[in-house]
Amino acid sequence: MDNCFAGIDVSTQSLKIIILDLKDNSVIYEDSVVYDNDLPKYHTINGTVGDKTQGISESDPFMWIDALNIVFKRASQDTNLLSNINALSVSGQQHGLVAIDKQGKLTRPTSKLWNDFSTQTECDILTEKIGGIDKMIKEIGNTQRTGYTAPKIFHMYRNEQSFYNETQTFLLVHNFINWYLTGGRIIMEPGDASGTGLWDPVKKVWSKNLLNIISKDLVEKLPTVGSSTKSIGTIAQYFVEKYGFDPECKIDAGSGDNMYSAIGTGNIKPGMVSVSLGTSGTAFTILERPYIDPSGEIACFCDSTGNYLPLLCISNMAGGYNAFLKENSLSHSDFEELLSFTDPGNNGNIIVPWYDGERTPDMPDASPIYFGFSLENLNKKSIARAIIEGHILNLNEGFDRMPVRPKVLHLTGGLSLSKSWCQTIANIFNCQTVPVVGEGAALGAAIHAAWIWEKESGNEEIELVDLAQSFVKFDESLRSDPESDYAQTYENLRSLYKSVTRRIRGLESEDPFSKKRKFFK
Ligand code: XUL
Repeated sequence: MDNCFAGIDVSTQSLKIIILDLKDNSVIYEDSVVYDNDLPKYHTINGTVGDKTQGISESDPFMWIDALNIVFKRASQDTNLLSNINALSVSGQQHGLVAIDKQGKLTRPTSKLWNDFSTQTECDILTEKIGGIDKMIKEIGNTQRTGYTAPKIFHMYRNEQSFYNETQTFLLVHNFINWYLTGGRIIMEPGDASGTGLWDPVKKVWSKNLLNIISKDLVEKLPTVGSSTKSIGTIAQYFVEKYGFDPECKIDAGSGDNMYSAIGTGNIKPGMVSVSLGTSGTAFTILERPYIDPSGEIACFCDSTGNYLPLLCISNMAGGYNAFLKENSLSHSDFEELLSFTDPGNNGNIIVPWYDGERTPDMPDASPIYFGFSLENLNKKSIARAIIEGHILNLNEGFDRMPVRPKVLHLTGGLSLSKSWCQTIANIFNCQTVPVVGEGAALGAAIHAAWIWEKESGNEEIELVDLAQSFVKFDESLRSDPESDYAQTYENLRSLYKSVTRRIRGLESEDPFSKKRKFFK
């Protein structure tokens, strides 16, 4: 009898499934649905709809449900696959707001996502009413960001009263999928709840003060926050009949994609750092105690194992790079070839990649900055290098505030498959990098499902770290050390980048033009 576990990641652009078998510690099945290509009726671009000029980024939650049914249908062609799954866990893009009524119908047809920037007014009102940024951090360990869920609920309350009034329950993306899989179970868990901007990850309670600022009845519309390390029920009869699932198949509490990427990249003990290179760029580490960043730039989140997950999130990662490839009809290897014609450091020519506003630094209205390009540098090759270096410099600048100095960065996400990305991250972070094989978040979810199922089946001794070690594999061919020949160049480039971004934000800094002349040509 097989001993299988499934992980499902509902991300911004696609839904992925991984099934692993504990009998011989192998991944036995993987599949994915890319919304833009496979579900054209939803008319998404990069998985989302909405007027980007207004900062709107939304998805229809039924698109995720359709994608889920597609992967189940395909997997059910193999009669033994789904019936052997003992437990299943869902990883979801964080912060997205799904609102349902008494009958379980959506009250708002689309869900505002983590990269929606249209709620700055609500962030400002919440911050002002609570008494300023320091008070906000005291209240929930975090500042209010347009990406978080609180301003999305408040936006609905202020602008779409009827949707708000009809809503019986507010859920996050993975809670909504769990609700569907269990046939109605409504519960949250600490990892994703800490990204609501309404729940205090230190005291582990909803912030009454913040709820009351939005509306006195909000407390009734929010689920209980249970445990991250327990199952929440079994799979609904519908999936047993339709796809042949075992009726005893447990549904794990699930969590946010970053919480599960931590597990799926082997980041389980303090001191390790993972960097996820997807639509967003994130860097996170495990801590046993909460880390509160006085500026609020590093998020204070719980993880999905009972610890904490200080997290840096930049909202512009793969977007600028993918748009450049598409616009110029380039493949990844064409891009790498373009890079080979330019020098690391790009002669101090920089693109600050704030294409659609930016989460960190907190600049929802930002647009990109092209700095330093002289006429002879205004070409495709130089722009290509500025794109890769700009994305990584942006991530690196935020990383300075993380409470950890790692020896190696574990990389995950599509871009980590490229030697240029692994090498340029190593050079700019001045730290070794190694990519993890496979899909971090979906793998982490499957490992977590196995962990909780074993524990609930009486195997209390099972260690998550041992399970993860059996499944998390590194691509040694791409392990990259910082190149000492370019150490000085990148130190200069980091410093120049900082001057440019500080100047544009109105903060004190050395003049970037004279700095460029000093360091580069
Ligand atoms: C983290 C964040 C993103 C999403 C992307 O705070 O908003 O990483 O989770 O899926």
